[in-house]
Amino acid sequence: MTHADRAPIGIGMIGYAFMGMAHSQGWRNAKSFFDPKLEPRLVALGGRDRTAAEEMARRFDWQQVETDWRALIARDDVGLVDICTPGDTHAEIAIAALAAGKHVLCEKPLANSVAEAERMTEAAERARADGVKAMVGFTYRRVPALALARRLVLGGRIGRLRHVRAQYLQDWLTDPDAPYSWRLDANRAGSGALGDIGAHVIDLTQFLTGEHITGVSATMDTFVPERPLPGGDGTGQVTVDDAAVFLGRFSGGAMATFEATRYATGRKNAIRIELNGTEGSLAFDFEDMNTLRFFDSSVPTETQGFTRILVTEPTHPYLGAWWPPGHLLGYEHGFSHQAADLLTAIADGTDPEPSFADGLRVQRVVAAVQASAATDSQWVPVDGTGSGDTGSTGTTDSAGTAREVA
Ligand code: SOE
Repeated sequence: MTHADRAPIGIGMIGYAFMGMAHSQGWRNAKSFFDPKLEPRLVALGGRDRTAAEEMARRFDWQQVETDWRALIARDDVGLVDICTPGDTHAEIAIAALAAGKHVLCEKPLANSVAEAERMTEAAERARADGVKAMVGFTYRRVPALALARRLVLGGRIGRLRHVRAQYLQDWLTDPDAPYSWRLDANRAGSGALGDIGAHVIDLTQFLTGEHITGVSATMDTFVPERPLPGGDGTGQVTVDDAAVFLGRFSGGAMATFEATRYATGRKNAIRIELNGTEGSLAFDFEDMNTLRFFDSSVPTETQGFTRILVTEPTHPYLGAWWPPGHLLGYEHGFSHQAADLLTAIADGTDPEPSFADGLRVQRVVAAVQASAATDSQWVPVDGTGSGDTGSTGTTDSAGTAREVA
């Protein structure tokens, strides 16, 4: 196919802050480096502040600005709505966009509650019958080292999973004078570290293992209850968690520990995951995101050890589209991978992942963590996983089909 043969698809993006910027370059680089069957056209940027939105449209080459998201969705030249707004707006916008026959990419977490996530998932299922696709933006699945890790786990290279250890560590709220923002308001964000960064490691560990978290025991805390409003005019009440720590069980029986905090002083964006199995282990740290550490128990003892795989070969996930080996990727590349995979799914008529149902599964774990933390860390089964105990003998493959563990 030549570029002339590629059907265009108009993108309408709502929101233009950090995620809006990350998505904007993602669409452009997906077109350039992955040359998808559908060619994204950045037709409309949505933002209530016209001046600010027009400045971002100029910088990121969006053709026009809409100050009302409903008008953006109604445009005939918009075929895909990209939602980059705070969580309290995801449900209304996504459900309206799907009803209008527009494909949807919605930033994570999918919603601020299970109820909202269920309504969004139902809307996505209805739209799917008409060939309309929906994806939630857990981009870390598309870090090549993590995509490789999943390939190794599902290929049996670490055997049966015994332990999952997952942390998402940031420190941008360690300073009590760091200003108030929408992320600290439960009405806007739904929850704090738990739903913002905890959601990433909940999704990631379920993605890497092909299994579901079936129950949790949790504790949460808010260390700084109020913060100065931007501009220094008074303070805002922090109504979300600053940190969440929880135990979990996976559907195959593995034991899990999770941490999500914005007070890990010195840790800037450290997603640390280690999986221990009967035949080996995998370890990853986003602050060294181009490498994956792999311990293979089948290697003779005298040369055993965690090997450091530099995940930059053309045969590694996504790498064939980028640079020669060793030239490293960054945080932003996951957004190009996300855009390319969504465009390919739409063109091929397949179902993009993570789906809204995957986002709902994350939301149910978030709700179980909140319920457990509110009841002195009592064990809380995760709705929809069918397991009330602390560990089942069954497991599920990547399609979520239950099968007995050998
Ligand atoms: C803030 O914690 C944040 O921007 C998250 O919202 C993103 O999902 C993560 O990728 C980086 O940190």
